[in-house]
Amino acid sequence: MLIKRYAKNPILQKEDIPYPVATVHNAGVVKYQGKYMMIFRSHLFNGRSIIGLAESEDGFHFKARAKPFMVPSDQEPFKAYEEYGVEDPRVIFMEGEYLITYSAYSRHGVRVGLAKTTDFETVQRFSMITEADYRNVVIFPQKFNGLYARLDRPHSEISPWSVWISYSPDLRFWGESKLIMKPVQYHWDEMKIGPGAPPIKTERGWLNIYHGVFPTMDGCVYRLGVALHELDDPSRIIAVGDQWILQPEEMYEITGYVHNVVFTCAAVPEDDGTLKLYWGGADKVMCVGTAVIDELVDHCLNHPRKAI
Ligand code: BMA
Repeated sequence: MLIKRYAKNPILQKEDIPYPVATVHNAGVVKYQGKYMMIFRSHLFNGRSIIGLAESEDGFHFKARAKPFMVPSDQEPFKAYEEYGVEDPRVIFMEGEYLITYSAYSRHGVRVGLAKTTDFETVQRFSMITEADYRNVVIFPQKFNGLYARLDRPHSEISPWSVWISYSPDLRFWGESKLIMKPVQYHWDEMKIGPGAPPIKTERGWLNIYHGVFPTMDGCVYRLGVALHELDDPSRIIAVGDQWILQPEEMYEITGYVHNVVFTCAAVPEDDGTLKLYWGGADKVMCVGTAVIDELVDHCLNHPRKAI
């Protein structure tokens, strides 16, 4: 068992939130002043999503703030693209600020926005960094040859939805895009894959925990897998682990708002070589588990498949 589920999952759910929500899931988590800050997605009762904030001393027990952290912007140019809600935030720390990427839904499709905070009290929209239709942007917490790098997942009718890398000098303009990882037919992630947690730096490469989807007669099953990217050139994938590392098994993952979903937006590395992996269970509750980082890297190298 690579991921050890916390015995008291779920760790955050709608009953824990001081304002009315239908779900708590797909949260970004990062350390800030020794605390774990969780920015989580919630469906409102109209089916649209907002983002809340919960804090923890130990990464397992979270307390939600009284008010939401991000709701659809009322300022252009963001207003037009966030009308239907903000979803699935990822957060990293870089150069003194916390960078938050999130999906923005509107009548014009789904785009990804970038917002910044330094104190988790206020948040500033920075830029919409994709056109429609993109989701799942994770930014590497380091520059490469002076450029920021991100993974994302565009939608295409022709090719199964795959992972791409892009670069930017300023977080605003992105380019040099390249497809780096595809689903494999009749494997657990054959339908589509997408970046999950922001990549984690290890001695042997960047660890990328991603999600993969398999279509069944009973709907789609969302699972998690791992890939390892070269340290100096993250567009080069050393290995993709061919077997999933987590699949829906507990009741809170099998039934909920959307059945059979484990979906991650965050993994927090610890000093002892472990990480805390956070995932949404069935799009309804937040869960946590622990893993040994070296074991996840070994998993990529010991059960490899080609990236493309
Ligand atoms: C994806 C996104 C995720 C969600 C998943 C399972 O397409 O909408 O936010 O967790 O589906 O429903």
